[in-house]
Amino acid sequence: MNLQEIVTKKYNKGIADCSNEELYFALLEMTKAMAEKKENHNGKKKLYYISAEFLIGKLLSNNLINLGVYDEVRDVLAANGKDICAIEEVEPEPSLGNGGLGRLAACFLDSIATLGLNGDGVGLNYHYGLFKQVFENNLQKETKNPWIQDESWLTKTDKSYQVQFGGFNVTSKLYDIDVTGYENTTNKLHLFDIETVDESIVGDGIDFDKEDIKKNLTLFLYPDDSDDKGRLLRVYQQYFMVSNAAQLILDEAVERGCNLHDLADYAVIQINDTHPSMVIPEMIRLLMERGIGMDEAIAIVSKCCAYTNHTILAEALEKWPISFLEKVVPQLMPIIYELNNRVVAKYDDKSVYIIDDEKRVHMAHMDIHYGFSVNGVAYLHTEILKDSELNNFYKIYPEKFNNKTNGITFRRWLLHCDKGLTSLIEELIGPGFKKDAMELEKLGQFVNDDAVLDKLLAIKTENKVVLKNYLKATQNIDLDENSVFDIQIKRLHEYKRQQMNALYVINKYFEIKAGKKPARKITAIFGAKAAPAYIIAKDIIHLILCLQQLIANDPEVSPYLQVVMVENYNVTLAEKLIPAADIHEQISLASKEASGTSNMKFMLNGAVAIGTMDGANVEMHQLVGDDNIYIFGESSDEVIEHYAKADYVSRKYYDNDADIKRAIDFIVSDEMKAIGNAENLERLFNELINKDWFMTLPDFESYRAKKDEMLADYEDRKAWAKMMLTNISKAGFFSSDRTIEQYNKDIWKLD
Ligand code: KOT
Repeated sequence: MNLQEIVTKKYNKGIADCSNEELYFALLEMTKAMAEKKENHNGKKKLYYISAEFLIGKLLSNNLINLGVYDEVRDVLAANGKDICAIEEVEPEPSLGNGGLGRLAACFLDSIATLGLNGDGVGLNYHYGLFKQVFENNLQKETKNPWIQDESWLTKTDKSYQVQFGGFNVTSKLYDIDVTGYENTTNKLHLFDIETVDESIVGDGIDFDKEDIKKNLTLFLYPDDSDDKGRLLRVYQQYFMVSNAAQLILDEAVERGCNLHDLADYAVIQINDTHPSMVIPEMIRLLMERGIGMDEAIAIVSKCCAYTNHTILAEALEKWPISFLEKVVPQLMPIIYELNNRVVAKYDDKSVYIIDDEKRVHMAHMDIHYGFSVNGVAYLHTEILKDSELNNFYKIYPEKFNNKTNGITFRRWLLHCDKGLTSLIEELIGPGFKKDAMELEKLGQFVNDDAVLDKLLAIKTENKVVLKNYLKATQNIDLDENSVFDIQIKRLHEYKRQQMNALYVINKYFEIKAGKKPARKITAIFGAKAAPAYIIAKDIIHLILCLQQLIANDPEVSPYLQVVMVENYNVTLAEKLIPAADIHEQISLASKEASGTSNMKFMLNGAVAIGTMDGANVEMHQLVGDDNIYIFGESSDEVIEHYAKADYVSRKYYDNDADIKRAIDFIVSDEMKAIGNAENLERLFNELINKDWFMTLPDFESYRAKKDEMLADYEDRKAWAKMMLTNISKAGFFSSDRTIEQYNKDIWKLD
């Protein structure tokens, strides 16, 4: 049925007479029916990408693009006086992820389907997802984020499994979301849920009874893990996810003719960081239940499972106390003990044991011993895993380690979010880049073409105006499109160093006060959520919001400098912010950002990076060369050495550098305290001068010099446009189609 037919059936009226809401639900129905027709998988082997997060974003436009009907639908709507963009606004964004790891999983599903590979995602259907961020008195407040409507992208299936916890059982229910590849097949994102979940136990904020598992299991993504009750709930969620996944995998394999002994010919499981790691003992348990002996069960599962590591931050490496696992999944403990005993029998080195002296289970260690592949997510990250973080494992299993540099789907991050740029590119080099991203290289031939460069600049300005109008309408923020848009959007974490960017802003404020005015107004735009229990991260948000207010109200400074922190940064906002960026900030402490993926999105949209030699910035630098990226700061080797020697003392930088001192002192100045809370500002001040674990201060001067150089270069508009073009032309490597081809060739080996 076409749109008009569906509208007639649903509402008995014409398209022109429908509200945007009605049209959204009609398009939803049409798209689901079209996607279903494209399901077609007869391959023997199937990939299961298990992840606690899938940050899929709104789906309508992307599905229309991938189904090849976007233009047609837009035109039909327009002919009836309707604006497809306004209809997109009606769609709620599913918030099933925190950040990079979840968004990567979503990009991967798009590429897996686009390449026609037989592979589904498996995760959880969190009713309120990640919290919604609101700002009150310049502080982050968390509220719930309901996104599921009666009619939605979720399709309830009749699949259901029993999942056994210590002391009780639950019955799962499977919901599916179609994942339609670009001009290719439709795969599934399987999201498990339980029907006893009770949304009414959540009050105003995000507090709820953490012990009532039957009512709370799938309410939130990663609920507060600052206390044991919250962490226990996370173990319940993880086991629920993997037990369902394992049962589904075995069922489907048997359906396709597998005799279980040959399971590795039928199924490959990608474990997205350690949140799904219990799938290993659970699969072993289920195989044994079905009559396979322990030795063989372990051997089979070890041939099916591959593990991706996404971070070297010690606090993010999951180690569950045995007492937790005994309580939640007592049936897994004999298996986990056995897996550990086999390691202990073989190796003297305690650092590779699964269970440590403090009776904690190291999930990553289990993955590495009992999986066949371990990959990092960017060249530098994988090297660090091999050389330091996981070196003891690398020495045992060098053949398991491999790198898969992250990528992004160009359907969402170019075709959908930057339609102006997409048509310019198509005009210049034809449509081939939509299927083969490396064709973007052909843009290189226009690097001295003034007309092309002018068009590129004009498109950027248009995108800045679109963002300006959007933020005015949705958040009552005023932007000046003639200013430089300098954007840092990512989760708030000290290692990502939003605080360094804020110190730059303070320094600029003082320069302007002293009469040193920038050539052009600078708009420093931030977007970030902080984990609810991460105190310092919330203090950094407070600092940025206070600066926003203080500068906006200072007539001496506001013509030259503006700070903007957008509320509730999410995929939808990213799609508006990225095409409008002139400068993007990738300023993590070298060695700490495993890859980063916003860096790739900005590059593709013609923004220029200021960044450290960290994560995928290293490969980006290699692709575009010194002249098209602004690199500063200590190298990862230098940083790793500081940690090894424990020789960093932030106080020395504060005492010996007048600019640093002035900027940090300003945090606790009377002007700031008049706007913000003394408690938050003082805590951050003390953190910076006494601890600064992620070394903001040593890199500050080189950061400041590099950004000033960059802002000066921005004034040569032609030279800047050349940098934009070069960045776009080299972005093809960062297509997730390339990443997925590599996963398939080296790890999954699907037909
Ligand atoms: C969170 C909890 C535990 C372990 C890892 C994480 C994690 C890592 N969450 N997001 N990441 C990011 O993953 C992205 C995709 O690989 C990377 O680009 C980014 O650098 C990670 O920080």
